[in-house]
Amino acid sequence: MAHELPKLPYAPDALEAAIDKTTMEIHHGKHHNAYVTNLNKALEGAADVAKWSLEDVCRNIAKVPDGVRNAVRNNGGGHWNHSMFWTWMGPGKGGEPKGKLADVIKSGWTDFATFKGKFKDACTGRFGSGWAWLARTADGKYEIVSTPNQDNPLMDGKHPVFGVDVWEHAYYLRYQNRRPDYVDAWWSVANWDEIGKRV
Ligand code: MN3
Repeated sequence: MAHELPKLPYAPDALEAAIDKTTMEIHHGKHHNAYVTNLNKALEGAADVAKWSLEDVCRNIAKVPDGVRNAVRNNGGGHWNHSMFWTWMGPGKGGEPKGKLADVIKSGWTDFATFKGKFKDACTGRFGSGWAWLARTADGKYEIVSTPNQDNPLMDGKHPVFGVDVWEHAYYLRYQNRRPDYVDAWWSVANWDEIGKRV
């Protein structure tokens, strides 16, 4: 069963509070679609890996055969990251995390404002293309990390709670070089109900 591009869970103009319609259309329809196409192409050369779930592909990237590992890492990571990213945003969202996620933030970072500041540091400190994440380590600790390219915390044996795409393709049309402004706006579409299920 080949990997497939999931539908956006809302209209492409639904996140205008933070992200413009054209960016969403290109990001989903062109960039994400290309990761899916190129992942399937790479897996033609690895029949065993083609049977794994996408999450298992990321978790077990070291076990993917040498010849296709780099393509599977970039495009499998890209497919997982974006499939999740769409669900971590929504129209009319934003506000503050609740429940267990609020407790995790309070115990690790004192308050949501401090957490957002540290997360922004991870976003702006990532040189070039990549992602910033809240992740849970194997021993149950929560940390803010950033990864290059389309890597994600699954590839480091961690559980990603949520991440923000800081590739230029995610924000350049509206924000140009102002990645910090994109990150500030992103919180207004953060879907804490969905993200909270992963904590
Ligand atoms: Mn992207």
